[in-house]
Amino acid sequence: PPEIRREDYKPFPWLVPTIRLTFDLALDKTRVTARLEIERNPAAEAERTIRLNGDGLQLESLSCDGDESTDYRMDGEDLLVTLPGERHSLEIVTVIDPSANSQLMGLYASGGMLCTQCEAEGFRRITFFPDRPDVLSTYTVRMSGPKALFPVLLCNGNRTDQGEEGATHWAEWHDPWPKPSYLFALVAGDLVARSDSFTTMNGREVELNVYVRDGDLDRTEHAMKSLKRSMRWDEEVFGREYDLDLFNIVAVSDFNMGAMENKGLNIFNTKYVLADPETATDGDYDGIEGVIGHEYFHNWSGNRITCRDWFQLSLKEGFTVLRDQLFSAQMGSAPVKRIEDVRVLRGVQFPEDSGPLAHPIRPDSYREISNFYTATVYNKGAEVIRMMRTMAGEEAFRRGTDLYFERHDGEAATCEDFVRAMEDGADLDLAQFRLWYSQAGTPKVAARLIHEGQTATLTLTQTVPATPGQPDKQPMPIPLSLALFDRESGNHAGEELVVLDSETAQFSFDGFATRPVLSINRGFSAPVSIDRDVPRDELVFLAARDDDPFARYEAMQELMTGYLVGSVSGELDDAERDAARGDIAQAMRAVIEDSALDDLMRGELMVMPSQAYIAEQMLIADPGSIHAAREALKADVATRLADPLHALYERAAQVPFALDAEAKGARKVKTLALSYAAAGDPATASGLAAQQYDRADNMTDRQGALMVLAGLDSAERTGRLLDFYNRYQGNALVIDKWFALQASSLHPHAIEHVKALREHEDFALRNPNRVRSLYMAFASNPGAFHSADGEGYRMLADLILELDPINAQTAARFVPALGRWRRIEEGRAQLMREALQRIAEAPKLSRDTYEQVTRSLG
Ligand code: B3K
Ligand code: ZN
Repeated sequence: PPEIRREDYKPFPWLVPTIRLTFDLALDKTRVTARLEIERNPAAEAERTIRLNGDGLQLESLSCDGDESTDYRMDGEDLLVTLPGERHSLEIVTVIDPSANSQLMGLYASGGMLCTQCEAEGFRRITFFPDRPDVLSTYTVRMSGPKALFPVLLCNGNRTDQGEEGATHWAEWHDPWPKPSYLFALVAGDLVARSDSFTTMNGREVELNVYVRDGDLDRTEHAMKSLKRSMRWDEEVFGREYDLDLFNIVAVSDFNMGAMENKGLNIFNTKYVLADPETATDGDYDGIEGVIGHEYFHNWSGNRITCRDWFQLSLKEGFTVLRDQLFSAQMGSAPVKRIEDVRVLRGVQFPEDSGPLAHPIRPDSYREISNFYTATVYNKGAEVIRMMRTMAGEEAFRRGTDLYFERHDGEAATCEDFVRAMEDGADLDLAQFRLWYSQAGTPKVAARLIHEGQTATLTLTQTVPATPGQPDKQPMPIPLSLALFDRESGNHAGEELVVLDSETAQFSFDGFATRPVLSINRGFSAPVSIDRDVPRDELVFLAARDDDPFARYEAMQELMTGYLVGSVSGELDDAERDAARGDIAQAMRAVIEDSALDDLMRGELMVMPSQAYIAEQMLIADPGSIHAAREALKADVATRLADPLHALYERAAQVPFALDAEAKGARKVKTLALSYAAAGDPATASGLAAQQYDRADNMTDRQGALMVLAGLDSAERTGRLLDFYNRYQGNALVIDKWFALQASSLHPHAIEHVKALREHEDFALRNPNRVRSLYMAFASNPGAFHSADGEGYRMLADLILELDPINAQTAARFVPALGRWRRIEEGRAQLMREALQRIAEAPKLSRDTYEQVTRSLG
């Protein structure tokens, strides 16, 4: 497959101002008639042919201005039509088979309904069209089909007409907002809706619907609430008002990702719509609110202003992730949300940035764009815009976004357009800052504090590591929020923002009689890794005293990470080991007993650094040793703090179920205390977990207890796992949890369990949620996946090979887990490479998997 390069961008030679689509819907044979009004693009070089992309289409007829003898030819899957004049009307009839569409791109069948997914290049699987985001058209759609099968017919925009003829009925829809083809959507099926309405800031009434399958309606309340909150929030915080009379959300159970922002007709994975306390965890509730917000916010950042080409993906995704993060922060606990976001960034994006798939947030080339919907484009993209906000301040940032929305409304824009609007609107100089768009890799900042006389001098030095294709890097502007604490009083004189924009710089602070304690990258003001060589007692101090919640969390993490890295590398003797563990336990005790903390935040401070994050701190990691050291530390903390952990558990267990922060926090610390106990005293923990499971009146408690039990070799384990299955059989989202719990468990035979689950009658290769619930959980379970004999790698390679012809996009998502081999000890590295090699040698691979595997072997 060819490499597509950002610098080769050329505007499309033709405009398609309007398109009319007619669908004759049937599950296995849908006929699509597309009528395109086209005219020359005055802003592009003239061409006599028009390239219409296609993918797996059966062409039935083609006419130009009513003439069927039009000159056309195929170029691979694309249709090239010769056009003699300035403007023409093309009519194209194609036939597709939605029931055979297992890729879940284009028009496909899911549980008897029809739905679409067009981003990024799925529209070409519906009809021949210039399937690129800079071709904007006004869509009118007519669809007809058997009323019994498809009582609900939905499309973008507003319904303008409907009717029936015998057993067939039809609907006509019109979307007044010009849009690229990737935002097209259609749904036909037997659905029911929760309906509501929203009055916009200018008093317009918008009808809202959340469509689900019959029987799921009582699990849509939270989704609807989240939608209404999103709509209000975007008005209040970004001044953005909704622009149609109707907003529909449809939930489908077969979906490649979380959700899709199609204009006026968002299509969602059921996972991000359905919730009630019995079947959804607190995490699920938060996930729904965040994703509903995200897709809704795309209406402006993505739909009203879209991307010129797919290299600009972060323009809409980075910005929209930032918007959903700010939204969720305001709806719940802002500090906890920030910590969660950083955890995702460091757990997923940092490893991406330091591995073979590293790319800038605005990539320079790709073979398959689906592979670039990454944590880098999304989450690091959000951090980059967040840094602009931090440097500008909230008000100036708002002036920048206002200008961006005003200047580029209705356009297909670039990241450069966004940066320029920020410069002009927020009055920032972002000349050097643009490097964040072009350079990959996570910058490292070394911080050294020297105290002399009354002055503390901070020396900051940055290095941006080499990444594939980018051996040499330039220094980037890194905004670092910091504070210097006086140890005696426990206070600091105020937070400062310094911008490190050269390789190294010094900053001096006066008025310190004694050496202050440095708190740096507060609030995680920059997506960098900090190397501060500080004594452990300063971390203990910050873990107990820092008034910035993120920095406090960070101190706890560093305390544990420092010990674990030292312990795995064999740098610590017995005495040092014991002293470090003692300090960690002391800090943890302070956290458990600090009455000023709310439980949601307490939970964050108690969480151990993830295996992936620890591995990331080491040049070459041994997953087995990291896993063992981490479990040993957990057991040690649990043993030292058995009493306070038990007291915490007992207190939290008294809090009755509610969806407020206090009750959520109680559930969080309860299960955390339980998982510590499981490491320290498995027998007692097992009994406690079984009791929590049996008494649970909500999924958070039940899943938490089962998670702990699944990792223990106890009598309670089997019975509760069976009970869970029987209790929720038929509820796909909960059965997904049942698969995931076992695949991610600490149980010594987890790998055998995964093998058995692969053969379970409820496992389904065609359902991405089910595949992910088993194999994503497995691939991030170090104890099982990194089995020293390479069995885990072979199992994942088998899955990728089996899934690739069925659903390439989902298959390719599993490749990065094998691509980490360069950073893993030799024995396993060799086995991982063999697994990759075996995939690469398969006779027929999708573009998706081919690209990921070859880059990973690199
Ligand atoms: N824009 C979609 C992602 C589409 C992914 C296509 N491979 C969802 C989102 O980011 O909101
Ligand atoms: Zn998005």
